[in-house]
Amino acid sequence: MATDGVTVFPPSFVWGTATASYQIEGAVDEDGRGLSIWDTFSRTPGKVLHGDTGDIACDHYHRYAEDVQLMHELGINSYRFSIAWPRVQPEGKGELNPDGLRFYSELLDHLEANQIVPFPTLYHWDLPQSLGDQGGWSSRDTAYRFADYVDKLVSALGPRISQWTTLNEPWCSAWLGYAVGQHAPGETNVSAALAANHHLLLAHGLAAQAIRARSDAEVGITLNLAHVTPASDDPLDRLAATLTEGNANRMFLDPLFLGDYPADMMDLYGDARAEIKEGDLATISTVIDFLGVNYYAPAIVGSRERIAELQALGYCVDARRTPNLLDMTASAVHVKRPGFTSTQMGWEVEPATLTELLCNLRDQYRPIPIYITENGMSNADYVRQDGSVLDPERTAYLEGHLRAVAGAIAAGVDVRGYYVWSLLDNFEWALGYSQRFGIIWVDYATGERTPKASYYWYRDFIAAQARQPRECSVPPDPSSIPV
Ligand code: GCO
Repeated sequence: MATDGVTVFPPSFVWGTATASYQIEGAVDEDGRGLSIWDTFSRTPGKVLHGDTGDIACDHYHRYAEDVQLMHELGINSYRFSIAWPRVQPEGKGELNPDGLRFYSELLDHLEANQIVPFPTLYHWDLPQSLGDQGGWSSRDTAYRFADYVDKLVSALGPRISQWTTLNEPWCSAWLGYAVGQHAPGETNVSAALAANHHLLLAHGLAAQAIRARSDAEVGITLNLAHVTPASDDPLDRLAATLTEGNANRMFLDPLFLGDYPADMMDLYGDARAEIKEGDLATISTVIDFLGVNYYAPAIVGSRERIAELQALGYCVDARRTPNLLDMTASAVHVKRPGFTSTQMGWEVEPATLTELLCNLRDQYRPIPIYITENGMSNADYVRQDGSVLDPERTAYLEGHLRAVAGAIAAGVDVRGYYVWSLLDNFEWALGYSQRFGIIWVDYATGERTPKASYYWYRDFIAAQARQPRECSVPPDPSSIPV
């Protein structure tokens, strides 16, 4: 820590915020946008809390200029957003839709005018429904459709983009979408999830090659990596933790970085495994330039057979977190520890686990530039009578995790940037509008935006970084990381 209490980051460090198309844009049937699997899923009764949909969301499609102005006042130098595939290629094939492209092109104009570097993700879960009708990600053809969309998009917008992220959190697309059924398309079939897992990775590899063929831009992928701790030393709990970590992390990191799926997971899934064709793993392990890491909370995992013992130790079973998933793949349960602070999502807050995760990643795979592409929390925010929104819990969360990132940098991990999830309160998937992750409050009835106290805190934090005398930078004291 520097003496004035500000954790110091390298001068080139990228400061940003993140959003995703379906969560903020609205305007779902304007300017030729096609249907996505999330339109269908959210309109299906019982799938999303309160029947919420992304039909209007934050109305960012019409208010993007105001949102870019808020980013400018925040002082960020990069903005992570996603491009809605069905907006630019409504049926998931064929020529691009010029009206959909125009929206992103105007967004890029505004970002450029405010010196904010665009950091687009090519897929954040809004698959064109016409591809969903043909099996979605469980169908191999979707990977080739994705590569075609990316090829066309990069030739249309390419010169304006210096870094592309192919996919956001393919674990969620595959496992929440096809095994747990909590996300679109809502299937509950482990073989379909394994096929989706493989086809998403193949889509990533094909897209990375398409981008390389068309431009000099850097290419990466964003994963939601888990920091998993066994609930006890009992061998059953340890096995459950290993398999959980395998499903969450190694099923993606191993093929991307080592060119193979993990043997223990392949044994576990047996006949449900996806068909892997010759050359697939070489495509998937195409060398990438950076890795995006989304991180929110640690996972404590025990064996289902030991629930009674775990409860006697004071744990409670976390039924909301990935319900059923591990039942279908291994006998594991997520548990919560007594006395831990949780966010409104019920996620435990333990920033030091982010430092460990980043160090382990570097040690177990290879050094690679990393961006923290999402980190943040949902909170029971409200607008006070004087119009302000005070969210000290979020400020503490962000500060703790920034210290954790600084700790990883001090330990030699090449972390290059940090994006708060999220710029705006938005549509939180199956939980609709019930969870507010924004540093800006959105009044969903009027669309009005109100920066929360954490927005001003982040603004001041970024500004303080720019004022740091760099030669005095001192690594943070790990013992000062709040737990
Ligand atoms: C994600 C999601 C975000 C969520 C956030 C909070 O990438 O998981 O991309 O869309 O809103 O993670 O759950």
